[in-house]
Amino acid sequence: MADATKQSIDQLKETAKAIRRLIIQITTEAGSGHPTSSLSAVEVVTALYFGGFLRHSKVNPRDPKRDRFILSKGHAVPVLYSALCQAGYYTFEQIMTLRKLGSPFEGHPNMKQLDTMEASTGSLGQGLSLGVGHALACRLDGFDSHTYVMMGDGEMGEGQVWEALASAEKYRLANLTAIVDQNGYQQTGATKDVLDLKPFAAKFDAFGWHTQVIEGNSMESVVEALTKARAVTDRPTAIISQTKKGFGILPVLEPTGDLNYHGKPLSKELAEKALALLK
Ligand SMILES: Cc1ncc(C[n+]2csc(CCOP(=O)(O)OP(=O)(O)O)c2C)c(N)n1
Ligand SMILES: [Mg+2]
Repeated sequence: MADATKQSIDQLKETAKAIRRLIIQITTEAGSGHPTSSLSAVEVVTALYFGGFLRHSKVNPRDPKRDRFILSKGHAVPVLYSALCQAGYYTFEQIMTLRKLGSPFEGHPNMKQLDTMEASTGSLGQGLSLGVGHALACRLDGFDSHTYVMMGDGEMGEGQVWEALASAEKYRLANLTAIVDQNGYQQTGATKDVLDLKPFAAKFDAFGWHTQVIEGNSMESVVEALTKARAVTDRPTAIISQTKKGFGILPVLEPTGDLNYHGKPLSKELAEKALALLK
C-alpha cells in the first residue's frame, strides 16, 4: 500500500506536536469534545500512522488487505481526525467542522460517514470484540493484515472487553494488538477510585496474552513496543501504555485544578496558551 510512511523518531515527535495542535484547534472551534482523552493517545496514534506500522491507503481506504486501527475509546476521535488530516486524508477546513450539524466529523467515529473509520465506536467496551472479528476474518481470507485496538483504562471496566480477551487467546490471534491508554482518569475521576483494575499486565498475562508495559507518551518507547508486538507470532499482544491525560498541555490545565478535564474543550484563551506550548 503506497501511502504507508515511515518517519524517524525526530520526525514522529514533530508530527505528534502538529497533531496535538490540531486537536486543540478543532475541539475549541467545536466548543465541545474530548481534547485531554485525545492528547494522551497521540504518541501511539502517530507511531501507528507515520512510523511504518499501519499499512493504509488514501487511494483505497477500505482495501481488504489494509491493517486496521479501531479506536474503541471513540470519544477521543479528534486524535484520529487530526492524524488523518496530517496524513493528507482531510484538509484542516474539513476537520474544523468537527461536531457541527451535517459534518461527517462527528463527535464519535461513524464508519458510515467516513471510509477511514474502521468502526462506529463511542459506546465503550465494544472495540476489542470488533477487533477479534477483523483479526479472524483476515486470517480466514489469508491476509497478513494486523488489527490494532485502543481502549481507555476506564473502558476496561466493561465486561465485554474480558470476553474478547479470552476469545482472542482461544483463537491465538497473533494478528491482534490491544493498546490500553492508561491515562489514570475516566469520566468521573481517577480510574483507581472509580474501579481499580490494576495491575492490567498481570491480568492480560493470565489471559494468555503477550504483554508489555510502556511509557506511552515517549515516542521511543512506543515505537519499540509496536516493533516487539509485531515480532510475536503465536498469540495476541497487549501494550499497556502508561500516559497522562492532557499530555503536552499539562501546564495549562494545572491552574484550572482539573487535571482530568474530561469532555471539556479549552476556552479560546486557554487554547492560545496551549498552542504556544506546542510550538
Ligand atoms: C458504555 C458507555 N458508558 C459510558 C460512557 C460515557 N463515557 C464517555 S467517556 C467515558 C470515560 C472513559 O474513560 P477512559 O476509558 O479511561 O477514557 P479517557 O477519556 O480517560 O481516555 C465515559 C464513562 C460511554 N461512552 N459508553
Ligand atoms: Mg482514562
